[in-house]
Formats: sequence, C-alpha cells, structure tokens
Amino acid sequence: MSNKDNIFSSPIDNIGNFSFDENVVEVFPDMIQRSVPGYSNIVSAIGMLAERFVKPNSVIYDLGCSLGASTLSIRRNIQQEGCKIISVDNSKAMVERCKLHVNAYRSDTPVEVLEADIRDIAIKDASMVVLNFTLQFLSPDDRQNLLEKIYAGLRPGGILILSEKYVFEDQNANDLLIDLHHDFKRANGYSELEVSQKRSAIENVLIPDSIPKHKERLQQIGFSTVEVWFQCFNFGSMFAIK
Ligand code: GEK
Repeated sequence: MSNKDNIFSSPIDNIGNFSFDENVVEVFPDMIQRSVPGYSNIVSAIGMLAERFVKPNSVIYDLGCSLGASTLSIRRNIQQEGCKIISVDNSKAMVERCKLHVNAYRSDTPVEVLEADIRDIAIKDASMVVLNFTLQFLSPDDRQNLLEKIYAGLRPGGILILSEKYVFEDQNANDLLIDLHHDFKRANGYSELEVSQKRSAIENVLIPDSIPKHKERLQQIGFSTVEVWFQCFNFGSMFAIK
C-alpha cells in the first residue's frame, strides 16, 4: 500500500505553485488515484492499446512517466520482440522511484528511465507514444512543438495516447463537470480544505485545453485518426494515429 496524500490537509499560508518534489512522490499513487477520475481504467487500457499497436523492433515512449504506471502496463502487454521502452520525467524524485518499480519485475522488454525534460529528448522509430496527463503542464507553444516532434518520430500507423484534463466551452457544462470532479474528490476522502488548496496550487501550473482544440491541433499536425476513447467528468484520453 502506498502512503496517503495529506499534502493539502492543513491550512497553508502561501500555497505557491505545485511541484513534483519528494513530498508529492511519496504519496503520488494515492494522490493520482483519488484525484483523476478514471486513472486506473486509462492505465489498463494503455496496456491493451500497446498489445494492439506496438510493432516488433520499435521504441515506445512514456513521456512524464512519474512512477512508471503506464510503462509497466505497456511492458506487461507487449507481445512483440526487439522493443524498447523509454520513460522520461524531469523530476529527480520521480525518476529514482520509477527505476525501483521498473527493476522490481523481470521482463524481456528493456526499459530506460531518463531524468530529462520531454521538450529536449529525441523521438525516433516509435510505434507508440504516451502522454498520460503530462502535456497539460507545458506552455501552449511547447505543447505544439512537442506534438510535432512526436508526429515526426512515429512510424506510419503509430499511435499517440494523450490523456488530459479538459476545459469546456459551454460555461454551464464546464462548471458542472468541475463540480462533479470536486464531488469525486470528496467521495474519495479529500476535505473541503484539501480540495480548495489543491485547486489554488494547481491553477498556475495547469491550463487545460478543450477537446476541440486538442483535435484541431493534432489533425493540423497531420494525425489521420483522432478520437476521444475515454472521458469521465473533465478528464479524458484521446488516441491520435499517424
Ligand atoms: C502516469 N504519466 O502515472 N519534462 C518531463 N516530465 C515532466 C515535464 C517535462 N517538461 N513536465 C511535467 N513532467 C503518469 C502521470 S503526472 C500527472 C503523469 C499528474 C512530469 C512531472 O514531473 C510528473 O511526474 C508528470 O509529468 C505528470 O501515467 O500528476 O497529474
């Protein structure tokens, strides 16, 4: 069992910007499970998509891998030979712990865990790229550049999985989906104080895009098939096939 997330349970004078430091890493599995609706379903389905889309002798990238949940789901489901997974995160604390998780199991598919900025790494010969709740932390220009780099590095027929928090253009729908997300967090044991302090901390670091904005950008970059395959409240996941 992982430790319980109490980070925002007491009043904090200066909430500041949220960062993926040691304190967050310690409680991360509990935090993401209780905060992101559908997270575990998405991680399992990433494994199913890996089974279908990963090709022999190709590379799979997990960008913003945190503790490696998606990496492990992919690795468990790869049937093909000669593949390699490259998992990248720029939080030292996350990378250290991700390596422990990855090395805890043996597998025929090697995993390289890199401490690096996903904006700086090369993407080559990929059959699958996963951005599971990571793109949202980049600036708008960086989002565009990263998606272009991913498109260029994917083989034809390769797949990008892009999971994000969304904003909705209809104000009433947006307010309702945000309220439902907060109900979800309360139902998972977060207090009013925790919900509101986390909201203030994350507001400056996470500026969500709408589903139409995501689709438009991916199609304009060149992806041929772009669709939402999962949504729960204001969180969801898309695939984009080259
Ligand atoms: C999962 N995908 O469990 N370069 C590298 N890493 C980054 C960058 C960057 N520029 N910006 C943010 N990160 C995971 C969950 S969490 C989602 C992803 C969340 C990293 C950051 O350090 C963190 O580990 C991750 O992206 C986002 O399937 O916490 O909501």
